[in-house]
Amino acid sequence: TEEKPEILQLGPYPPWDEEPLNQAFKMHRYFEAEDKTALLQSVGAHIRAIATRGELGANSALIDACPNLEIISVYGVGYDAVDLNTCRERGIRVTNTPDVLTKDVADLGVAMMLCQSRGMIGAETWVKDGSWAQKGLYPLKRQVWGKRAGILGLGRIGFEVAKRLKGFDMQLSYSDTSAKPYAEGMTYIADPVELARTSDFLFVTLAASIETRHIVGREVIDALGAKGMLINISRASNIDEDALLDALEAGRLGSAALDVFEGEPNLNPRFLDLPNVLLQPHHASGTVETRQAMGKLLRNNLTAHFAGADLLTPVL
Ligand code: 8YV
Repeated sequence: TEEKPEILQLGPYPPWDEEPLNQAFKMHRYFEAEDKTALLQSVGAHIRAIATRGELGANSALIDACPNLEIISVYGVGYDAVDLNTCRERGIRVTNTPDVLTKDVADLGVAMMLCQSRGMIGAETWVKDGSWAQKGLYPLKRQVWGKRAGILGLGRIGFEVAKRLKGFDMQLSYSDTSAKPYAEGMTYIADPVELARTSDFLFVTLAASIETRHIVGREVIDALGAKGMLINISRASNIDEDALLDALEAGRLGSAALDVFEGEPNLNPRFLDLPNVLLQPHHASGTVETRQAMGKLLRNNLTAHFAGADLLTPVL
């Protein structure tokens, strides 16, 4: 009998994935190894695949430690943590899990807009701590419907956000590297600063890369302004976090609703003291249904690769 392909597993998966993965492959649990260097020294040469949740770590040093690596499978649509140049040079294939998570991510982005704009977290505290009974009416919040929304990056997720916002009678604009034929009823504004100036709500739905790093910087943030809200469901690296924190603290930006952070889960403590933020623990794709679909797609890509079949969702 042929030996199971050996896989380096960079992070944990739900039980419904762990079981079939362990069945089909010999999994090496890198994230649990106390001595990661020793693990790589002993199994590195046997590793034919890396399974990652998109953690920083699928970098060139790790890839170099696996000289017989054939494929990196990402559990997530974002593959910014994978060193694509090294993969390209070495002929290593890369897969991700697009499409299956698109609508969940859009749902959470829109939910964050509504929650933050209507002050729902504070409103619940108002009920639970007795303020409603003692102090009376909850302070008035801001309207959402009919306002101007900007979408920075009209890919799959941005498109689904736009679709949902149309239901709120919002005026929609978007920015991307080019105007999109499928952007019906939306205004194309190439310059992100102009987009922000034209928006009450700015959604960041860009795939992250070196080119998009800090695309939302001080200029975009100031253009969005003291009444504006920034919503990020993409990657932290798309935003200059120091500029964002400065603007939120000074009131130059109205508010922010964020699902992703530099250095997450250890976020900058300045976020924790801000009254004008909604902070979420990177769970935009975090539903049972979508995570099951993501796990299945990750496994099917690996299975296809080792069967010599076409990859289902190749990046490289
Ligand atoms: C994570 C994500 O992969 O799809 C992405 O790019 O960031 C998420 O889906 C997921 O949280 C698993 O860690």
